[in-house]
Parts: sequence; C-alpha cells; structure tokens
Amino acid sequence: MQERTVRGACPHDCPDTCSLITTVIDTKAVRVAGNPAHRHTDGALCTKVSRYTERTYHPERILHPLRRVGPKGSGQFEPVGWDEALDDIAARLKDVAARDPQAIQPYSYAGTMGLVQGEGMAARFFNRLGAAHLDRTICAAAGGEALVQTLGGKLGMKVECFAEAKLIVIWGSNSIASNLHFWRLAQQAKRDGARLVCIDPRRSETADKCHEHIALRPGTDAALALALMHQLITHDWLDHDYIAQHTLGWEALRERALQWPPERAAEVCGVPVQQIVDLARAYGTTKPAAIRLNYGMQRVRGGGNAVRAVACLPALVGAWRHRAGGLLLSASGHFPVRRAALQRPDLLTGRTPRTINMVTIGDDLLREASPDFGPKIEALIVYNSNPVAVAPESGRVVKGFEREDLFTVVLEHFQTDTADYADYILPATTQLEHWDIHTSYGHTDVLLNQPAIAPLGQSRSNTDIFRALAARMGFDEPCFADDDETLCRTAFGTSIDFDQLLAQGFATLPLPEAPFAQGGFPTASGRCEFFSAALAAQGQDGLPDHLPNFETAGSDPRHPLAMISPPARNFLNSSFVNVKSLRDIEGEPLLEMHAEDAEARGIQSGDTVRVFNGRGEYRCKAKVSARARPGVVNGLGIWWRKLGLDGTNVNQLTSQKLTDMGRGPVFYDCLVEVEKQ
Ligand SMILES: Nc1nc2c(c(=O)[nH]1)N[C@H]1C(S)=C(S)[C@@H](COP(=O)(O)OP(=O)(O)OC[C@H]3O[C@@H](n4cnc5c(=O)[nH]c(N)nc54)[C@H](O)[C@@H]3O)O[C@H]1N2
Ligand SMILES: Nc1nc2c(c(=O)[nH]1)N[C@H]1C(S)=C(S)[C@@H](COP(=O)(O)OP(=O)(O)OC[C@H]3O[C@@H](n4cnc5c(=O)[nH]c(N)nc54)[C@H](O)[C@@H]3O)O[C@H]1N2
Ligand SMILES: [Mo]
Repeated sequence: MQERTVRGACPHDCPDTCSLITTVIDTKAVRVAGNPAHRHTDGALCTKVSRYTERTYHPERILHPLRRVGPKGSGQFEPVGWDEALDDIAARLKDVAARDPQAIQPYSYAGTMGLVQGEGMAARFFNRLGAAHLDRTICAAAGGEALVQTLGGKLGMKVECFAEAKLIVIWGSNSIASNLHFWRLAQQAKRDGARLVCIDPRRSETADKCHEHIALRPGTDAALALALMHQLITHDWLDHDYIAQHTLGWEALRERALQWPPERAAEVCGVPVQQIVDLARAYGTTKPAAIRLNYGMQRVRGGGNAVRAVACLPALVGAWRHRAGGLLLSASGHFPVRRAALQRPDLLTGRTPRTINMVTIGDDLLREASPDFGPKIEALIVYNSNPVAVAPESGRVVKGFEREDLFTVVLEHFQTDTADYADYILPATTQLEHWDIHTSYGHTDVLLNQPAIAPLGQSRSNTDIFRALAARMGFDEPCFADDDETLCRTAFGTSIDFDQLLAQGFATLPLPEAPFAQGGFPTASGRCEFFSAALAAQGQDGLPDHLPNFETAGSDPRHPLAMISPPARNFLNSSFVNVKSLRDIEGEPLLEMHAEDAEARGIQSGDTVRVFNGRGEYRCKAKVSARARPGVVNGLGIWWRKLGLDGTNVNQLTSQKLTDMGRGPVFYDCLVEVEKQ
C-alpha cells in the first residue's frame, strides 16, 4: 500500500478557489482536504468539496462515450467506442462547416474555472474552425461591466483585509453559503468589534448572523445606495479631498443623490426609513468601512446601475485610503492571464464570427436563418455547463434542444438534464484526473492543479477531447499538440514562478495592500468615474440611477409575487445535485414564502404548490418561512429538472431579458403567482 498526497485546486465557480490536498492510496483518491498552508483556504473546505471523492467515484459517473438511441431528451443511450464517436462527430462538424462554420455553436461556462480545461484547448479548436463565439454573460456580466465603467476593472480590496474592518456591509451575498472563507474573515472582524450589516431580500443564513439585516425588495439596491449618498452629503460625511483628487462627475452625482431622500428610497425598497438613516450614519462615520458586494443584486434589469451606485460609495467617504476600506466584488482583473497565448485568436485568421449570448440560447436555438442573425444553429458543443437546467426560460431552451435537426455533443461527468438531449455524450475527467491552473475572483493567488489519479474508465480531459477532434478535422497547427502541463505554463508565462506552483500549489500575486489609496484608477480618466463618458456615449445615463425591474411588484395583478432563486448552500449551481449525501441535506426543491403570502393563499408548509407566470409553471413544496419577506418568494436553486416534482425547475419561470449593462441575465427580476395544488 502506497500513500501519497497531491496538491490541487478546487475547480468550482466560487470566489474562494481553495487549495486542495488529495490523499491517494495506490491508485485511488481517498480524501480531499483543504490545504492548511494556503492562508485563504486555511485547511478548511465547504461540505460540498470535502465530498469531492464521492462525486468522482459516483456510480452514475459517465465512463465511456455514449450515443443516443431514443428520442431527444429521453435519456436513452448506447455505449460507443471513442474512435467511432470522434470520427462521426468530426464528419458532422465538417459537413456543417462546409456550409458555414458559424452554424456551429460552443456553449460552456464555469463547470470548471480552470484556464486550461475551460477555454484552453477549446478556444483554439473553435477559433481554428471559425465557429460562432459565445458571449459568456450568465453570471457576472452586468456587475463586471459596472466595475469596469466605475473603477476601471474587476478590482478591489484584498479579501484578507476585511478582517481589520470596523464596518462590513455584506451586500447581495449569502457569504456563509457562497463565500465561506470570506465569512471566516468577517467573523474575525466581528470578534474585534466590527458591525456587520447584510442587505438582502432574503433572511439568509448570513443575515441571521449579522447585527442588522436590511430586507429590501429585489432590484432596489441603487435606490438604497443613492439614499445613502443623500445622507452622506446632507451630514457632510464626505472625504472632500479624495473626491476632488480622485473622482470624476461629483457635482452631477451630488445633484442626482439629492433627489433620493431616505423617505423616497424607503418607499421603493420597502424598508423602514430609520434603517437607511442608521446605515448611512454607520457608513459615514466608521473607519475603515468595507463593502463585500456580490452578484445577487445584479441579476435584475438595473443590475449594472446598482453595482455602479454602490461602487461610488467608497470614494465618497475616502474608504479606499485604508487597506481595510473600500469594496470587493471581484478580484479577477488583478491576474495577468495571457489569454491570447492560451486561446489563440490569431487562428481566426481575420474571420469575425457572429456572437451568441448564452443567456438567450432558448430563443437563439429556435431562430431561423436571416441576414441579421446569420445561419440557423446546426451543431452545439456543450462542455462545463448544464444550460437546460441553468439558462433562463427553460421551456424555450428545452424546445431548442429538442430540435431533431440540431446535432448536439455534450462533454460531461454525469447525465445531466442537458446531456439527456445529446446525440453524443463524451465522458470528461474531474479535477482529480487532470492538470489545470486557476485564478480566483475572491482572492489574489494563482493555484495549480496536478492530477492525483489517472482518468477513470475511458474518460478524457476536455483538452484531450478537443485535441483529438482537431486531429480528425485536419487541424495541424503545432498548438494542437501542446500538452496540459505546457498549457498551464503558457497561462502566465514568466510572470508566475511555476516551480513554486509545482512545489506548494499556489503563488500570491505581488499587489499593493490598498489598491486605490492614492487614486490611480485604471479608467480612461484615471479617476473613480461617478460619471462615465463611455456609458453616456452608448446612449446610457452617464450617472448611476435606480432602474425599476422589468417585472416590478404590483405591475401585474395576475402575478403579484416577486421570485428570486439564489443558490442552495449544498449545491454549486446545478453541480452536486446528484450527490446523494448533499441532496439529502437540501431535501427537495422548496419555495420559501412569508406567512402573510402563504395565509392569503391557504398554503401551509409541506403543501405542493404550483408556481406560475406567463412563461411557464413549476411545482414544488412550499415552506412558510421568516426567510422570505412579504411579497417575495425564494426558490432555491439550481435543482436538476429531472429530480423535481414534474421535471422542471425554477428556470421554467425566469425570463431571457437582459440587464442594463453587460447583456446579463435577470434571474431575480421575475413575477409569479403561487397556488396550492
Ligand atoms: N454553495 C454555493 N456557493 C456558490 C454557488 C452555489 O450555487 N452554491 N454559486 C457560485 C456562483 S456561480 C456565484 S455567481 C456566486 C454567487 O455568489 P453571490 O453573488 O454571493 O450569490 P449568493 O450567495 O446567491 O447571494 C446572492 C444573495 O443575493 C440575494 N439577492 C437576490 N436579489 C437581490 C437583490 O436584488 N438585492 C440584493 N441586495 N440581494 C439580492 C439573494 O437572496 C442571495 O442571498 O456564488 C458561488 N458560490
Ligand atoms: N434561476 C437561477 N439560475 C441561475 C442562477 C441563479 O442564481 N438562479 N445562477 C446563474 C449563475 S451565477 C451561473 S454561474 C450559472 C451556472 O451554470 P453552469 O456553469 O452551467 O454551472 P453548473 O450548473 O454547475 O454546470 C456545470 C457542469 O459542468 C460539468 N463539469 C464540471 N467540470 C467539468 C469538466 O472538467 N469537464 C466537463 N466537460 N464538464 C465539467 C459539471 O458536471 C456540471 O454539470 O447558472 C446561472 N443560473
Ligand atoms: Mo455564477
């Protein structure tokens, strides 16, 4: 018996990007633990990833290629050899490409966040082919664009500095569920006397543990932020020197904010005036004050404006002067990734294929060829994503995937809702079986993932599958021969010490402790842009404003309740839903309702309810709970459709409309009605 440990990285779409230590006995991984030497991981993992071996050795793992034998969606497949599968796929793709390669659509997201198993070899393949581009907007596009237009990039405080803050505003984030290692730092600050405020329509696990919870209506964050500015101005809790030296558009913003007295915002947000006044006082008078902004608030029509409004606050009070002051939404802009070297856009050789937005895949799969749209989508290659479960308005998505004239290949670990619609399912390796290299959006370390075990069964890494397809397509550029370790080395070139990554598993970027203490915002003006000329040039309001939801409560008497669908603690989007021990903790798909709303409809906990709107309907169990505020129901996601009561999930109800910035999704801008079954 031979025991060894291997250093890796958690691949999942989570700000924490943990450093992993996998214990291997002979050829089997027996345990995955958090690396105690990595300060952000601090030796601790979330429940999900501490069960990673359960996922890797899951009895339902797909371990050989499968070919469809039944109708699309029926989930009936037969085993097929790799050569036969790859030959047939290449022939089909060549056939479509001969007409127009843009009719071939890649669809991927962050099943793994790895730079190599993500778009490393895949992008080379699709660029060489001239396939359509995919706008990867489904998560962070609105907030990301808002940060770029305000601060100049996806940049912010160093997460470790939150431990020293005296006020922490957790804004649109259920950190205990989705950012556990940040929560540890917030706890440390709390023990040292910091005040914790949570801003969230749902009384989340995180809200329970904060001093104050502001349960605003979904999509009203900009109104709240503008009212905070109003109070900062009228009480003169401003850092005039910082504003003068390092911001742009102050006079205009001042005028805008003065239109938002707390009474007006209280009305819009559905919260007591006093809460707004108190938060403004705390924010204006506590130093250092830090905001942990997260993506919850941007999944509505005005999500970009909301993030911009919040991102203006630290500059107004000069919070950036201190390393424990400022704001963090995403740190991903700090990493010097050599994307062109990895993904090789030069292989497009001047072609400019059309771009499809992943959020509207439902509509786009159903579109006919037209001069505006280009060719009908004829082939779809899905990897690292489960669109049938996670994309909005799934009734339309399913209809698109059902098309008999669509050729679909899915690279997966499991037979997900999406894989059910595949013509071929190709078995992919998990993080324990392949190389990868990772950035993070919640801290500033690079992590290397070394394979701990050989690929299980006949599974192959995404990179390997795209290399094999490239060979069959006749792509003979030398870059298609790069192995995964070479791709890992390519990602950062010499800007990271690869030997250090090999030896310890992670490397910390050399960055200043307080990024904007002396201004230096990487915007066009070099300032924090309250007013954005770039946005104004696009025909947008150059100043942040409150944009009411597309589906504002009260606007549709048939559907009076707002529904949000934030992630469940024990799932990672739709990943892990099929890991039984984790599914057992979550129980079953639930809709949390406030007692008033439940009572008005004769609904009690445990009742089966029909949740519906003009887009569709979905059945699940009701849970009458103080976690829901009046007028808002919470459908925790993202369940596999086939594990739900009637083979659907919350996305049956969400819409394909897009946010004000970044063309992102509006999952939390959704009106419904609920009735007892
Ligand atoms: N356990 C777990 N962790 C995850 C994920 C998961 O599925 N499970 N998903 C990962 C992914 S992909 C992402 S993008 C991140 C997401 O990370 P976060 O953006 O932190 O997302 P959540 O934890 O869902 O927090 C969103 C919170 O915003 C609240 N919210 C909804 N609408 C509004 C609103 O209009 N305003 C405000 N202020 N709050 C609102 C929700 O009730 C929820 O509590 O988490 C990652 N981590
Ligand atoms: N209603 C509602 N819908 C939402 C959200 C919400 O809050 N509410 N959140 C949205 C957000 S923030 C996001 S980020 C998206 C997430 O959407 P996705 O990125 O699609 O995330 P997952 O559902 O986790 O699906 C990832 C899939 O990739 C597979 N996978 C993992 N690693 C590998 C690999 O190495 N190779 C291959 N081939 N496959 C792999 C997993 O098995 C899994 O099935 O969902 C969005 N959808
Ligand atoms: Mo996400």
